[in-house]
Amino acid sequence: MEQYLNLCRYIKENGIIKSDRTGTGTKSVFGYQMRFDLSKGFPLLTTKKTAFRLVVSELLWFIKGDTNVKTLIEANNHIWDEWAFEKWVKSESYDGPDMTNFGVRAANDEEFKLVVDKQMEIFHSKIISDDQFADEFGDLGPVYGKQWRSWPGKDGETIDQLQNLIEQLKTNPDSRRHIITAWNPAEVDEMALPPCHSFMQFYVANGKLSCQLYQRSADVFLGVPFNIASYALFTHLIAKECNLEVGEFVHTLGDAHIYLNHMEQVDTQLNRTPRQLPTLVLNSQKDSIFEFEVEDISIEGYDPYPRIKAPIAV
Ligand code: THF
Repeated sequence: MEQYLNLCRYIKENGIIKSDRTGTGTKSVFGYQMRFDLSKGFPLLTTKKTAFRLVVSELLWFIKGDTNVKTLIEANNHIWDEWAFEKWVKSESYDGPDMTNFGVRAANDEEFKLVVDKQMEIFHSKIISDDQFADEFGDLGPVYGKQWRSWPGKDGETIDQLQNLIEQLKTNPDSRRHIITAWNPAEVDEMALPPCHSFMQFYVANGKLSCQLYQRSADVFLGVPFNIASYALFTHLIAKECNLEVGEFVHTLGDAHIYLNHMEQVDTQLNRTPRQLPTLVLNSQKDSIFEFEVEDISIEGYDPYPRIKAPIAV
């Protein structure tokens, strides 16, 4: 994954210090592209251990059209917690300690982080045990799953972009309209977080399926390794369903940034030499992307360097 390390180096050398919505501060560039040949191994970062099971459960959550963190929390996946938690602590129903700007404050104050962790635990147990609470505060609004599977059309009907994509890939592979968009301007304001990976296009040539993603905002240390693996897996699943081989994943970034409190972690990674990429193993009994469950997807031969921890910007 030299491509990823080159991105990190490029931002370190060319990035502009830029403030951001979360108040953390970033080093940022605008416009960058990476290419991954999916036939040459599965692009899961080897220069730090990346939790593939979280990539899998998140992607299946999108594919099923789900937008409630309850499903993820039940799968022991906590990567979306902060955005649902934020809605709860800003609401009338919340009566715990003040959580204003909890993300930045927790990153800078270990004692306060313990207070946040305690409230987060309460949040988890309410989500799991109280269906009404989960409906109200677990839902992130019309995020990826909703837009992919039931984009609101005219007259109340909905558009299943994923189903349509698969049908078009099978019947009209040369089309230049193999597109899924998560960016719905009419609904962006209702989303807990407007889509970062917002627009994708697929391409078929020589029996191979390629995918290009436009990502408007890219958290290079924490998010991007997940995003690369997620879209690589998505391409594999769609290719399988359509009887195609995998081609390339092309990752196009808009605001590509390294948070200032991730710089040391990035340097640690830059001092590591990438290892051989793992291989993706899919349950051969299943073809339909809609039938896949977590246990049908695994990787073999993954031998990464140890995990590197970093605070997430909320
Ligand atoms: N917000 C920010 N600031 N960065 C993001 O990358 C991001 N996402 C999604 C939504 N909002 C975002 C969520 N994706 C982790 C990874 C991906 C995420 C969110 C969090 C994370 O913390 N990963 C840790 C380990 C997690 C664990 O083991 O539980 C890691 O070390 O990789 C980008 O789409």
